[in-house]
Amino acid sequence: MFALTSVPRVALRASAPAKQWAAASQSIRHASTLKEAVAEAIPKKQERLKALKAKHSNTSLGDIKLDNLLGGMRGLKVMLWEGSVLDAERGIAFHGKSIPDCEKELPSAKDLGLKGKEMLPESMLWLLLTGEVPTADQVRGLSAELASKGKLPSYVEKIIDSFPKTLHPMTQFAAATAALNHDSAFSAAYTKGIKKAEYWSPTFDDSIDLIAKLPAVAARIYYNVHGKGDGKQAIDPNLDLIGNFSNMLGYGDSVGMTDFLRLYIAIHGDHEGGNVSAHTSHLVGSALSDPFLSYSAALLGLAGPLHGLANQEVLVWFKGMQESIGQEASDQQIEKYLEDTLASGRVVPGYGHAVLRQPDPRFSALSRFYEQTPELRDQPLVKMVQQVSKIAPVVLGRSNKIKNPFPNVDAASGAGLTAYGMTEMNFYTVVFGVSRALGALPNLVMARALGLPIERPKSMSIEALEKSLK
Ligand code: FAM
Repeated sequence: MFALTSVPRVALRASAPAKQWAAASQSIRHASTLKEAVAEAIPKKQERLKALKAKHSNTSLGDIKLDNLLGGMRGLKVMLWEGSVLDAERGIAFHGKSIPDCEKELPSAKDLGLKGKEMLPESMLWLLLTGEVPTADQVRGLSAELASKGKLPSYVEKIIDSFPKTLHPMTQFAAATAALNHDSAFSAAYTKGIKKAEYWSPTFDDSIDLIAKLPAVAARIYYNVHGKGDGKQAIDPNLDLIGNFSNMLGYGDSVGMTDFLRLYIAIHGDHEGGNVSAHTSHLVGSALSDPFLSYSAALLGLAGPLHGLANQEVLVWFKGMQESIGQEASDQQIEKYLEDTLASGRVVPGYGHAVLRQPDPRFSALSRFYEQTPELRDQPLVKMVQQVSKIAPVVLGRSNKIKNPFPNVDAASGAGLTAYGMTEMNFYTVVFGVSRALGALPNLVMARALGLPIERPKSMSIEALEKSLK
């Protein structure tokens, strides 16, 4: 039986004439804007998809069992997603590159002459959209483009200002993101009757526009709800996306926090297509809803406690534990607290995963940042995160139903934000939401470039199942 994993990316690449690939990658490296690079990458992808379809349209990718239907479609290969592939053992790879590869290869703050040393989310965005590592100049140009598009229209500022402070920041974030579709290039072009082959272009323009504006939307919500930040979401055209975001949030003087946010946002960007937020944007986008509407829907999925809201839940859980057994708790006390959480029927947030079966490399990347940063290393919460990450897998591993007892990214992410002074837990998922656009929106561009159809899987009732499985 043909399995998708048996055709590694390198093999697909190798099947194209070597010179053709070299020429394409040369031209992509020399494209001065991301849109030019994407325009050059699209015909190659269309050709590869055409070849796959021609050869394998009827090749099976696996059986569908009742277990899959009832079990949240786990493991079914039913979606095309170009940016990244998640391996249960090795974790996420962005166009074949692991997080450590990206940390080595992607242009960083330092490469652009900025304060800090972490990879830039702009570099990740370029990689996710084109499959190529950009040059520092290309990233610099992209940062400048994002800065030029980052200001919010005043009607959106007014909408955000009208929300009650008690409305959860994620609800505000999704609503403001949807409202940005007032100026959608895709919607306007569709109304005018744009050809299908050209859909990707205004989708790209909307996507860049939205990625540019998400930091200001988030920062305005932070200011309104928590009273922190510059209050006007000012943008310095010479700064990168996260340098500006950090300024808007009021942490711009901290090189550590700004760099932490760069790493955080780069590694949360994409986690293949099946997770709730990514899949939601893909599904809604498949109806040709514009990128603002599609990503607003994704944010509403991210706001669930089993998905993005887990980073808030982890902090709530840690606070509860600290109140109950103190900041200097022993391993035995933590073990007992974990057992009590499980016995009460609650999940231990930040642990487990639907796909991963090893510790999440995103957790490892954040842990590495904590260990290498003296101002964070000895923070009580950071120390506790590391301590729990050694005990929880043992406790969760004793349950015979939990398939992955290891920490996921959410186990670590809130501790760094707290340590740098962002103690407002209900804002953490918003930071995640600024990031997830880096993966979800490129997928919309590619889905339209490749002419993917509206999603419409088959559902079954119990009666229909009983009849067909007799
Ligand atoms: N604590 C307690 N129980 C857990 C657990 C955890 N951390 N992880 C899994 N289980 C339970 C799960 O609830 C299920 O119980 P029931 O059969 O009674 O329904 C059972 O173990 C089997 O689950 P699984 O197959 O191992 O995991 P799933 O694929 O069903 O669920 C998660 C995956 C992520 C939803 C689950 O591990 C979980 O609830 N973790 C805590 C919440 C969390 O950290 N979510 C963030 C995931 C993250 F990476 C992200 O999206 N940002």
